[in-house]
Amino acid sequence: MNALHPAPLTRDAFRAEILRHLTYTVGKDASHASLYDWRMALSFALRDRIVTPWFHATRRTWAEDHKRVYYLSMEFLIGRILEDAAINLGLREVAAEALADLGQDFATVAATEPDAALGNGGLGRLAACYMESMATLGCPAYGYGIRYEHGLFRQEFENGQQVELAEDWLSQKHAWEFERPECAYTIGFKGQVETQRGRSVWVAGESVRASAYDTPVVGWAGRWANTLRLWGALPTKRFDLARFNSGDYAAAAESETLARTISRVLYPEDATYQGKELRLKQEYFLTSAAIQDILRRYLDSHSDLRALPAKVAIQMNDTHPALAGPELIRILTDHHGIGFGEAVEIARACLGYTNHTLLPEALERWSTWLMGNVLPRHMQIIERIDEDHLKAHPKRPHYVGIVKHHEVRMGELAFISSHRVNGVSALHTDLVKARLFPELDALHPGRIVNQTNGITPRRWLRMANPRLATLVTEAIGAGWEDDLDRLAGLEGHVGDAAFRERFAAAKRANKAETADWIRRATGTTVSPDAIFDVQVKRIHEYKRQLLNLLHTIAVWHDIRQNPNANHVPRVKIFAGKAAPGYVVAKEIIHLINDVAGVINADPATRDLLRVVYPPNYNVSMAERLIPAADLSEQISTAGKEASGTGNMKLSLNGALTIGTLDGANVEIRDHVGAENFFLFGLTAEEVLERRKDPDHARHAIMESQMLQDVLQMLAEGRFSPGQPGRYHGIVDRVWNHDYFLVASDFASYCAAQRAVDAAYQDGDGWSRKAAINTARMGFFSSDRAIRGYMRDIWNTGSAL
Ligand code: 26W
Repeated sequence: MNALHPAPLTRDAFRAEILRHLTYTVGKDASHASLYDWRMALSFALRDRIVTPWFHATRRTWAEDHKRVYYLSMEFLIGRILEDAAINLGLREVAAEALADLGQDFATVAATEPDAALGNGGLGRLAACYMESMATLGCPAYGYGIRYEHGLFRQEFENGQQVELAEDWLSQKHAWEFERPECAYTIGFKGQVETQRGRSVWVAGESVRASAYDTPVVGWAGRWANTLRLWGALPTKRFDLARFNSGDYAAAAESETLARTISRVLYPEDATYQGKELRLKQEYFLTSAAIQDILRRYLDSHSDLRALPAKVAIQMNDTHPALAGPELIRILTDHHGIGFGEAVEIARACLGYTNHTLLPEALERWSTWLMGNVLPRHMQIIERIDEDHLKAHPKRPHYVGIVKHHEVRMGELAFISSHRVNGVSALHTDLVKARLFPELDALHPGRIVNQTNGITPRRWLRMANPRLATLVTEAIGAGWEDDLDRLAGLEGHVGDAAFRERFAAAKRANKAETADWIRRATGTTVSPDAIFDVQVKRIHEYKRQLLNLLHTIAVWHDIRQNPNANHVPRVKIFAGKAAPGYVVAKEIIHLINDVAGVINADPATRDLLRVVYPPNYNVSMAERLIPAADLSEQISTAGKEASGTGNMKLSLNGALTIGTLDGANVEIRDHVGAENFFLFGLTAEEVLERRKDPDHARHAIMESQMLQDVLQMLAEGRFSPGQPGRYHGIVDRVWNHDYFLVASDFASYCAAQRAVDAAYQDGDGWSRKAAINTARMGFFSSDRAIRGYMRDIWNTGSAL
């Protein structure tokens, strides 16, 4: 026993801990405790167990003066924490037994925890997986983010249409955080820049306080724990008692309200940049608080800021925290007197930038007017960085640069501020080089590197899929959880019919459980014998939920026309949210629900086809749906999905992929084998070629009678009888503005879907393919990804 490995807890001892917290922390008597009270008591009892490795990790990092990684992200899409923490601490079973002794059911208690939904989708969930992997690997690291009062909105459907409701996770106490009121920084905005004794001094016109809230993140086996530090915004001015006493209550609270607005709500746009002042303020709020905290910690035990890069690696999760460069340079020059050029070099040696999207509408660009107004000193610094870069690279083409057409391009700023820029899959990285930053890549060869995304197997296999996890452990032994390459050992069992049967039985049990849940969530009954065909992700045109839906209608049409043909039963499962202002995505949601309504009510097809769309997709719903999936829909227009990570979760859990050669699909297919993957569609190169033909959609439609029929049904209002014109917009877009090539890929997609049907009919053959998928997904562990960042970008090692 040592500090890192405290004595294992017995069931009785843990029961006593839960009761102690119920009594003295929650203040409840067991006979009157609600599920909420039990959850709090259990969470506190578990949290106590994290504190020991957490302190130990912190002390060790200080003592060894280890280089630290700082992961700056506007989003951390964490989900529930309780069970994940229990599993990583090795206390999942003990906790369940202790609770049972107290008359409580672990799963029921855990299910009352609200998701921490401080993110939109892939980028935010990736940050959460990476935090967990850094803790597992013993990489000393801090995550920095914003403690949004309201996470991603709650989605409901009203008459099939999405409505957004405020999410309220902090209306209950957040059991996992420690408030750190003593750790707070002033964040300025606006004002002007003055020159005092030869130095620039920014005199801010407004300011707020950033106050820290720490959540420990414990890694596998409780060996290490890092800190996720989220900033809440507070007013700098004291409450105006004089105004309050004079009866002006609203005015007295005004500055407080204004300040708190900054950390009030997560922006729900995940692929369209809006240019809103509040968003820029949020980005600077996070970034400035993080940089101040990083420098404060460094200067606690060092004095030479020139040596900062030896001890500090700062990773920017997309361009949202890209003010980290200018902010660091500002403090080094204006506050510490370091020369500008040297400050730029120091900052660059610390910074790395991960790009997560090529979509032009998602690339952040702030008007120089807004930037100059909100952050006048940073605007000067940005212009100086740009000028100096041009001077250093006089061959830089005139159209390349940070400030162009009265806009600050955050991608270029992040690129030039960083010593490494990375894409998130092999294909994406190639496209970042070839299409996004070709000129900067030529000026800085070697700066762009690839780090293919990964997912944590603790949450996404061990926790989400206990049936499969148990089978895996029985087959290959324990230890795969933090060494996922060991899954390869399953290959030796795939040839064993008994193993395949058990693999199929686990999937079947997951499907039966999820079928019950689907009935509760949607009112629709589905058969666990049908193919569970799953597309779960944000709703976006490029992700082509519409293509899946057109296929759904085609299948329905086909069953009705050929009722006696050999049809394979399917359940089409959709889940996902649309950005509130994304009109086309919301139309697609409406259509999915309308199509579900018509198809599920058709007695002629009821045993063969169902469509379900449970509302409010979140991490917890993903944990429920992914282990029950047979087929994983990864059907984006090639060249558009940077990586995808749901694709990895599904394949790891034994779903076969139907997909395009996009993002990490390419590498997944390389790993699992082409014969275990249903490929279709144009390649990224072919997409560009195809768009050159202005009539590409018309040609594709003319070649497919089925597509004509399906579009005709939509145009006639078959799915919107009360309002036949409802989907004319969608039909018109497919015919005339099909930028995402739904029509061009339709025939190929349908052919791949027929191959899916055929493969599924060979039940044992399908199980073989499914098991091979699981066996070959070891590469996609986020541990592998984090090792790559540590080696290629952060130049740091494990402290374990
Ligand atoms: C400023 C508005 C905005 C907000 C968020 C624009 C873009 C974003 C993100 C970059 C969108 C995002 O989540 N990208 C996803 O990142 C995942 C993790 O790398 C990838 O797997 C997905 O393919 C990518 O779409």
